Amino acid sequence: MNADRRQFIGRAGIATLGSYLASKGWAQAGPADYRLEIAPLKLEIAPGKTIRTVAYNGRVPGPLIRWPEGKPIVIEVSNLSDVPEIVHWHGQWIPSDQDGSMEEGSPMIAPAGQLRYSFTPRPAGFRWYHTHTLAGHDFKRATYSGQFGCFYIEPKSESGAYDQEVFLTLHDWNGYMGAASDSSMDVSYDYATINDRMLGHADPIRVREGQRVLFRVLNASATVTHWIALSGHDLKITAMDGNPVPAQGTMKAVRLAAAERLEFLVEMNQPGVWVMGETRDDIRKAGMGIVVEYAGQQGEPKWVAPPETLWDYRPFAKPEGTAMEPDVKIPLTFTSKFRGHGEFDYWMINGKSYPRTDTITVEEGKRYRLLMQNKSADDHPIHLHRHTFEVTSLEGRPMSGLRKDVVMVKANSTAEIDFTASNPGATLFHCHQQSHMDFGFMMLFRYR
Ligand SMILES: [Cu+2]
Repeated sequence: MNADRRQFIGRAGIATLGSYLASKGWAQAGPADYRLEIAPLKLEIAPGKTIRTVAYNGRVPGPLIRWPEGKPIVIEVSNLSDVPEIVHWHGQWIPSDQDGSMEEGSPMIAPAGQLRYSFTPRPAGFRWYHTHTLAGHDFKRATYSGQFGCFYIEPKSESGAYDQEVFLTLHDWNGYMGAASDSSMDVSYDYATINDRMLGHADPIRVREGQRVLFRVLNASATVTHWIALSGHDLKITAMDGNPVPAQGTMKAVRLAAAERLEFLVEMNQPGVWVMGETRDDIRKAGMGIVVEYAGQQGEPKWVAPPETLWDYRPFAKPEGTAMEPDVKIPLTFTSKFRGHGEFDYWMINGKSYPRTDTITVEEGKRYRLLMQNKSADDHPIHLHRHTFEVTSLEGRPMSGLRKDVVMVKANSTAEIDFTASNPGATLFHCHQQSHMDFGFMMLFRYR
């Protein structure tokens, strides 16, 4: 079945496939393993507070897709919204035509259209899926919407060093334009949720004393970097972006840039009723929090602010040693162009905005180092599709062993990442901050 589909793509070309899908829908025999229905949703995040959004299967987040590594999957997507849609399988090593990015040649799904994605999920770990459209000035669309979900690819052998597993997704809602300090426009929000509810309006996470709970947290915000803490508890970080970290470490609070995932273990050794949430009071009060309740405990949930915490990727990398030398080094400079009050900046990579950014050709098997220089006053969560990279330098200091698919490159700072060209096909590189990506912050890699 998959082979037929490949041949069809080869013969007819992507554009034709897209219009074929738009007109007829994709008919393929056999049941799909998962079905996703994209449709408008009135989401009640607290009594009397309803968000009009678009989501998968009438819920936020969409269904957890849990699938063994290396076993082919078919996911049927129906688009019942009124705009063309596409689903990106973030963090997976899959073909360009299945990856769910139109820039790479994946087909769009027309309104009332249907498409079957078929690929072999890999690598194992905590991945996710989300729409990969552009929003521009419409803060109801693209990643501002409820179109996201967790995708857990089960490893061949699971360590299972935990008693309970909890998936949490962070999201900000109802963006509107607000002035930033430099007078360029930025996006602000009315509400925030963990999963689909505001703090105090969801069932608590129920735990027992002595349990080890593994939290798998995704920042599904379109633009905001979040800080999360669990009052009174230490968070032992075990994985970043779904990949086990070389050095596990304990923090009082963690930072997640847009699209990043963090997994951490918590020893439940402080009986009580606690708030887990954003460390910044305004965002937590806007709803970003959830109650953790020990068995047999009751009372008002307590928030205890963590001590001032700095976040650095470095303690979780290999404690010593430098990364393998790359075959090719590619300098990438990020700059912005102020376009006036009430407008978003334009973003540039090496002086050009997408679609005019240079397309970089890579050769299969070679190792590439991206020397990223952020000459702007904004932080950028940089994402490379279809490959995992190794963070090899931050702010001029080398490091090794930390494998990610999103890395925060801080304002007026530098970062270097290495990837091996091991998955032929068009590959998108972009800032995951929706308003940066929408205004030029994208670039393509192609294989020779
Ligand atoms: Cu950015």
